[in-house]
Amino acid sequence: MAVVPARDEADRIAATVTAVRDVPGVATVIVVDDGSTDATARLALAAGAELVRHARNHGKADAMMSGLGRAAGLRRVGRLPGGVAVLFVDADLADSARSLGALVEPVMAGHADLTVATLPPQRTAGGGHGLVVDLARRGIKELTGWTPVQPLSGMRCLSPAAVAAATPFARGWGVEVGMTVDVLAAGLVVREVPCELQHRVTGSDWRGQVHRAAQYRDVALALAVRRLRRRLGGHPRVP
Ligand SMILES: Nc1nc2c(ncn2[C@@H]2O[C@H](COP(=O)(O)OP(=O)(O)O)[C@@H](O)[C@H]2O)c(=O)[nH]1
Ligand SMILES: [Mg+2]
Repeated sequence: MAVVPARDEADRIAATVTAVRDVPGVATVIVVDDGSTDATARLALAAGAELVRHARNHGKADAMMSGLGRAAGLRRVGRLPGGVAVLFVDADLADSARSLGALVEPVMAGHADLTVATLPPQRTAGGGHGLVVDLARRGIKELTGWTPVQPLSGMRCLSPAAVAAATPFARGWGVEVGMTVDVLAAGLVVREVPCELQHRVTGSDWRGQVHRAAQYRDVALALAVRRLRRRLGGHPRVP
């Protein structure tokens, strides 16, 4: 089962859904349309996805939680088997999402609880300066001892145990960092897997800068919450 959070992805959502439906092990694709103002919802349905719709924009993490909620609903009515892995896929991968089989396989085989896709160099160069990536990578290292190559990658496959450890998700763009830290803290196995993915690279225009500022804020918050949790959990106050 796959969950695709999407906002204003009319250009790519149909290709992404079609590609994800072809990934071995994925029977159902749930698109969560997070307050899009374009045709994302209609195109996702036409491509064969289950659709969840947020009337207003709630952010990526909330959309992912809504996707899990719909999956639970489908399970209750017998339309999804229990105990299956969940694959989270960004909506902007289009046809390249076919390569995500490499992410699902180790989880289905029981070799990992969380697999994270690493992307090859992208055809168009990004406008970022790696600030958010550095913050995320160093924060995860500090909290878990593990240094991920691509800490913000959104393509992730989780076992049921990993879903339990990672929910509720950190808010907004902190969801990936929070997930990695929480799954490792639960003693589960996390692995990065190279996949031949191409996404729309965020530019250096003002929209790109606003996107990165929001990412920075959400990643910093997810890390701060987990530092605090660890401090409170690890050093209980003596009465
Ligand atoms: N649910 C939700 N998804 C979003 C939002 N903004 C972007 N997305 C989706 O999150 C994924 C990653 O966003 P993207 O703009 O590609 O960010 P980047 O890959 O970090 O540059 C894509 O699938 C987007 O459609 C949002 O506000 N809410
Ligand atoms: Mg992207």
